[in-house]
Amino acid sequence: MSRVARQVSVIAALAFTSLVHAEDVATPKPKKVLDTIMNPAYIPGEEKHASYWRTSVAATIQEKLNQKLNTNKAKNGIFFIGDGMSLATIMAARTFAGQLEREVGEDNTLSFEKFPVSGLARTYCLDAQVPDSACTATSYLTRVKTKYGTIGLDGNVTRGACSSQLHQGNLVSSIGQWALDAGLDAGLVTTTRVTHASPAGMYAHSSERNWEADSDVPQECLDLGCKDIAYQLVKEKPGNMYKVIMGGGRREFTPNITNAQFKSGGKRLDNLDLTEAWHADKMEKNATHQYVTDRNELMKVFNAEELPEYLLGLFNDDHMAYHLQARDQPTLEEMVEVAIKMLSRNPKGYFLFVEGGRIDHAHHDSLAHLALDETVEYAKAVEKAKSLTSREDTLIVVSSDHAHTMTVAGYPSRGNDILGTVDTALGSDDIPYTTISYANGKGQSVGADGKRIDVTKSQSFLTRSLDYEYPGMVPMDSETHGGGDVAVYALGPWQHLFTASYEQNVVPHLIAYAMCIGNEKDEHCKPKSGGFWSPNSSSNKASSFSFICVAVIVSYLRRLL
Ligand SMILES: *[C@@H]1O[C@H](CO)[C@@H](O)[C@H](O)[C@H]1NC(C)=O
Ligand SMILES: *[C@@H]1O[C@H](CO)[C@@H](O)[C@H](O)[C@H]1NC(C)=O
Ligand SMILES: *[C@@H]1O[C@H](CO)[C@@H](O)[C@H](O)[C@H]1NC(C)=O
Ligand SMILES: CC(=O)N[C@H]1CO[C@H](CO)[C@@H](O)[C@@H]1O
Ligand SMILES: [Zn+2]
Repeated sequence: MSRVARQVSVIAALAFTSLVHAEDVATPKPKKVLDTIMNPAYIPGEEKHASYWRTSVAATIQEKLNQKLNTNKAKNGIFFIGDGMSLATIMAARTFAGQLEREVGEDNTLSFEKFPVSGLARTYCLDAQVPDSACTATSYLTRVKTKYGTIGLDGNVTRGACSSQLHQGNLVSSIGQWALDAGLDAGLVTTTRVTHASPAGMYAHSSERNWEADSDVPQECLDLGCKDIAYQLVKEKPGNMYKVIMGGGRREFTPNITNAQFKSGGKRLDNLDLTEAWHADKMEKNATHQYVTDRNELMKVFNAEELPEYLLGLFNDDHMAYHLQARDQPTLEEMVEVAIKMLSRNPKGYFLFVEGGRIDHAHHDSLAHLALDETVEYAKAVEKAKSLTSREDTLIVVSSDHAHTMTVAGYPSRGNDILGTVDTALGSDDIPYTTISYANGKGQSVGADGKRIDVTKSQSFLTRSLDYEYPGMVPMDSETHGGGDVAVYALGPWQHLFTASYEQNVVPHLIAYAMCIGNEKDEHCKPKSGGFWSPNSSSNKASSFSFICVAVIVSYLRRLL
């Protein structure tokens, strides 16, 4: 749907909602909360019959019984992180997306929710009950839990201490490096600055996540030889070996001068133009390469007869814009398509890291509408990756780094606008309240008069304005992360390993195991005798034959038991 069409449909949905409400009697006031009487705006007719539910559970179990154990070697691995995508965010986003289509709502399913296996990961960090994106990135990309605010270093790090990152023994390597070591290609795609905490986990070692450009690093640390994160991406391994790097954050790479070449002023005070350094590095490698800064340039590269060997896309000075407010930038889905096309050329396979990074930023600013839309965009990118790959040789894992404080609360009826007020009741102060709210943040819940604010008197709320700040209980300039577990969804070889509840740092280990990288050399990694399995092409006839053999043996064993 085009953005205009989407806006029109949002308005149409709102008009529809208010029509429905106009017919309602006044909001009932239950004596007790549990006396709530539902007033559903949406119930599909067939759902009123028990047979519908019986049929649907039977279909679900059949799907599960039809699942075959997939113990192929995963030639490719794609790891998606929705930054700050809590379970409540997933529920609200699926409902939001469903309500936009106005056919389904609560029963809508986001692409990755159809994956056959899911599990739960615990996100705490070495020194933090509720983590940040830096220590979690280290956890889910290097399999080592570390301290809050630090990247690519083990727990011997002191945040902000240069000596910690100069001591080689403290460095931990990422799954991107393991992939390169095994002869695979690797890359990263994000909607944030490519130097932001999550993508930095793929290549950087920094005792302070905020050292994105040299101007962020204290002079005494620069003097000791500590390098900023952008520098590490372009000049050091494994960043300089990544075939695809796409996202925002141009300013971290360019000098602090304004001229036409840089489109705007950069943050660097060392006079380096790292986009130029990237170019020089690829020249030295004698590799074809392309640096792009907007959607048009990216599409030109994508549609050209031959792709360059290396691609760097920096589509904004800062983070990329929110999808609903973007102009002239590719969507996450488009970036994922380009990245997969680039990386699939390596016959040995690839590892791709993808971050939907702005779900988190929208939550921090209490902008629930944008957070949900960013989640929907993220789900589209996952669907694209799924459609471009085969579950026989590609493992796709979808997770989040940490939760947020957004909650979906009250007892709204089914079909009630997820971005609206609870339709069945008022607060005990006789004032309406929103279904979505935050435990803390910028969005005020109490006015100057000491009373709770009536959101239905706010034009910005009523029009579902993108910059409406959902109410938070504790006033803070930025809403915080949450400590709840995050979901992990898996599809492809060894997907069954991702079930149950585990520590977050287990996730990259499971991916590495399936892919036979990072010193994971289990039986399934060895070429099978008799040539059933060929490391050059795991999707050839021989490997599907061996897959069938495994399936036959497994089902035979099952019958014996
Ligand atoms: C911990 O890091 C410091 C540098 O910050 C280093 O001197 C020390 O040797 C490290 N300890 C271990 C056990 O590696
Ligand atoms: C660079 O690549 C070209 C074309 O692939 C090749 O002809 C040339 O010999 C290479 N030069 C070096 C220095 O590797
Ligand atoms: C796989 O590729 C390598 C070189 O790329 C080649 O030497 C080898 O024979 C190939 N193996 C099979 C089984 O095709
Ligand atoms: C680090 C940084 O961005 N420094 C300066 C870059 O240049 C502008 C003016 O051109 C300054 O405002 C910044 O402080
Ligand atoms: Zn955050």
